[in-house]
Amino acid sequence: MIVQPIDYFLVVWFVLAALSTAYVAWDQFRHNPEAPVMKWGFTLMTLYMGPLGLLLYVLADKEPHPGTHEQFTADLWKQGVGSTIHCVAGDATGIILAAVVTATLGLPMRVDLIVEYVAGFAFGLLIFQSLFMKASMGGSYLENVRRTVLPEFISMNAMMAGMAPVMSFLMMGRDMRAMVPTELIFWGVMSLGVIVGFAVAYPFNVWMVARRLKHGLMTEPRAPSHSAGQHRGSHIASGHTAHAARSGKGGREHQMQPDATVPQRVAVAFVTSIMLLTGLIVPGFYVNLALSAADVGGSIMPPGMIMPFDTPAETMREMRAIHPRQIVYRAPSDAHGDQPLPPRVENGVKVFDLEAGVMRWNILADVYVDTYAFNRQVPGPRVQLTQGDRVRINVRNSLLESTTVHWHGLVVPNEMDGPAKITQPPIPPGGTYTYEYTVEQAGTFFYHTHDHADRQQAFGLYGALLIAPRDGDEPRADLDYTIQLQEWLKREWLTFPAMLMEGGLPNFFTINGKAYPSTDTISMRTGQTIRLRFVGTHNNFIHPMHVHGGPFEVVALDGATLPKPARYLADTINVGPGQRYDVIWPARRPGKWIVHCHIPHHTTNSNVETKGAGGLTMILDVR
Ligand SMILES: [Cu+2]
Repeated sequence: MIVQPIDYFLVVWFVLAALSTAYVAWDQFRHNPEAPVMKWGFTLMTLYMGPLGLLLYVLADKEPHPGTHEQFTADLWKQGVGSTIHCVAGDATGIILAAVVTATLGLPMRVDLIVEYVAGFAFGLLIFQSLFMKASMGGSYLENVRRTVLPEFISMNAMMAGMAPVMSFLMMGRDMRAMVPTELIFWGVMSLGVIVGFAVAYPFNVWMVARRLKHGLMTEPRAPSHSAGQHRGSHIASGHTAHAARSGKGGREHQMQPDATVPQRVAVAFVTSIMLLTGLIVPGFYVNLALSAADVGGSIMPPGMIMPFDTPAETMREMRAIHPRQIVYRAPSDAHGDQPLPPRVENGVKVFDLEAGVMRWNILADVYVDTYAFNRQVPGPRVQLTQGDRVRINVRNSLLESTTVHWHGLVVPNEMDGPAKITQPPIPPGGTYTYEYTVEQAGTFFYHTHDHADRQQAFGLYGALLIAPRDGDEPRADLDYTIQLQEWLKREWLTFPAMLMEGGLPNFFTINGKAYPSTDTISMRTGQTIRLRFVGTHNNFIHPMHVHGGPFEVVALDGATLPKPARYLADTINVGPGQRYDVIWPARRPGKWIVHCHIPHHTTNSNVETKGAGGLTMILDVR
């Protein structure tokens, strides 16, 4: 699934890798007199390294003309390529197999790395070096193990010194889909890791080939018509001994005499060990290697989030984007939220059904956000009640995380209040919970999630709860309009929960789920009044909401109507999270009078003004 721009690159890369691998395999097995172990090595490495594997093969191992393989591959740098390919093919295969297993088991990353090292070493030594080479080198299996353990140790250390940091930084980085083997980017990280590991291991392999500690490329004898003698002669003349050990069907005797001194071997083994430890440990100074794919795998974190090595999994889960794969519904781009929810009456109780789910929602004609929403709208449906009503609200949780609903400002039985783990067990994914209470107050209220509200309310789990007074006595206006504020963080095609944290700041702002110019325009006539109910359904800022065209009268605060002497005139009110202000504004003069937040950034759409404004702006159009 294409979720990030890198996914396009990865698709192209792996197509190229497949084509490259097909060519290398075909050419190796059809045309090249290379030893079987190297045929497999090149084929596997081209699978892992894509076009780079193809390049190495063509430059170092593919004979230009039939019969010239031995001569062509004699150069030390080519022998070094062969030696590295041979080693890394085994190591990388072991590492990748282990990575798939550890990721599936959900082991912490730092355990993964150790298991991968052991698996890579074992696979490389016991299978690729000793078993496959036995056919070429002669001798017993155990002799081969003993002979190749030091070269394998040196090469594997260097390889893992390069591959481990790539895996650690990229898997535990922003896009933690890289920890999940079913994601393409996991394989991309593996490929990059093998490429870097190859580059780090290469110089050590060149040295080992030069010192005859390791084999490089080899030439298998062709059919008898080809002159084996000529081959033998040429390589002896070349002076390169790595493949001098064997040549020709009868040449199975192992003649390689290493000429590296003991201090040299010890020094190289020691330094590569230091490199390995550095590669394993140092990334842990920057990213949290204690986490596993089970904790955070698949998460994509916001750009700009500070995520040092002590960032817990809970923090990451709280701030990660909604994965587009979770979306089950895409609302039409002109859909509106805050739609009245008609109750059904059962034995005198008003019954409502709310369902929390994941959907895609347009805040502008050409900008969507991924949301958690009640009943497939943002804001959730409007619940309209009358003081004294008995209500029952069935909440179904269709999210992949638990949730609850809180009735903000209402006096209800404590177990109906909603705070997860405090007054009720959270509603599990797929679960339901029924809230039932009698409404004692009247005024402007709202409902919202009270389970991980930092995340869930930021994603859209809120809606208006408007209660008419039993006696009908409330400040009157000709029109009535509810304004629910919200902040969004949409970047790189993904929606993150907007929060006051590094990397979490919002860049879009909405009134009733729409950013200006997609917000409503209210038509009025001169002399009419409108009751604006500002609701702080958002999570972070205090929005100084301002109306042009003269002051309004503040008639209610937080669902409580002010007695007449306490009402006051103002033209700006600070709507903080959770607060409600009911104001009555008279249309004094014709024209387009705007309602907007007075923090100018909040009247832009990702810092762009469209048609004069953006975000928290709407128009009262008076004629
Ligand atoms: Cu604001």
